[in-house]
Amino acid sequence: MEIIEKVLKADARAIAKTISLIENNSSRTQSILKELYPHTGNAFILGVTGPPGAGKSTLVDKLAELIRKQEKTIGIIAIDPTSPFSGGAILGDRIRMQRHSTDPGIFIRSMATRGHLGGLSRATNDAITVLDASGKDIIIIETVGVGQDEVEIVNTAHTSIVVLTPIMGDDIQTIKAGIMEIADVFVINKADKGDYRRLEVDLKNMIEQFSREDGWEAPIVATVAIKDTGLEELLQKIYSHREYILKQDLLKYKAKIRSQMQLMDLIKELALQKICSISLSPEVLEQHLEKIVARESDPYSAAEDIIAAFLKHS
Ligand SMILES: Nc1nc2c(ncn2[C@@H]2O[C@H](COP(=O)(O)OP(=O)(O)OP(=O)(O)O)[C@@H](O)[C@H]2O)c(=O)[nH]1
Ligand SMILES: [Mg+2]
Repeated sequence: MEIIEKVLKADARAIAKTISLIENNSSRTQSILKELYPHTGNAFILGVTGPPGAGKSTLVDKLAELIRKQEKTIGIIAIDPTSPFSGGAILGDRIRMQRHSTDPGIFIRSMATRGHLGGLSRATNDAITVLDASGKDIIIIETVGVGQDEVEIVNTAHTSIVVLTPIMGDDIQTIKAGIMEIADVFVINKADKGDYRRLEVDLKNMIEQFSREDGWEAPIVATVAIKDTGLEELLQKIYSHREYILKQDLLKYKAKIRSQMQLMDLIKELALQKICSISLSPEVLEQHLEKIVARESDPYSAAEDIIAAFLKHS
């Protein structure tokens, strides 16, 4: 297929088109992704997450500039950059994208995944496959928030940075639980606003109390993204973590975790599709629902019955 050849040659329009197909749940994507997959596995994947408006996109943009100076190519995906807090995030992202539009070594794209059939992580993994196959050295995934979905996405990255700001104050306590395992590097952005040292002390305490399975102790970097302060140090810390996972031989382990997640997502999706087409027509579903609602049946027995009917059929 022509589009596959073009993606492999890093043609930006073909990459963009393939990612649109993914976004739209197109039936063509599966066969394209199968062809692209053997060409993947070379990119370094960096996850960037944090609360709305923390300055993630600004940081990613500045990091991309530094990385480009090292002659490495980059693909950037911003997942659902729709937060109402930062005021026109999408517009801002567009402007940033235009700034890099003359550089063929960088591909930037925002991706809407809400309502995606296979969920957020499926869409993100597929986009990573496309960028990886196109030969990008570094892939950056930006996601808003620190909830379960984001944690899952970040799990697919080799290195993850969590961006916080001093303005959030005590909010740190509420997000604490989720972030300790996923943050390989903590960033306190907007260090020009408020007392970042207080947050730094809080974070340090948390890091000390928490012992990670992989033995890594996350460093903290203070930045002012809009003034290019702390960016080089941040990139250095990112590379240190990468060195660490290489030295500790964690790369294959991480690749396996990622593949497992991806595989389970796909099995769920495919199984549901097959069951629906073979033994769960809308009419049969309606019959089950009527019985469940009337308490003549229950969802537990119904699910077992549906699977049993499917197995008998196939
Ligand atoms: N004062 C100050 N403002 C900053 C800094 N970094 C980013 N900003 C501003 O904060 C706003 C939000 O920045 P973004 O980079 O869009 O933040 P984001 O985390 O990507 O936002 P969402 O994707 O919407 O969650 C913008 O107006 C930036 O110019 C900083 O270090 N200091
Ligand atoms: Mg953003």
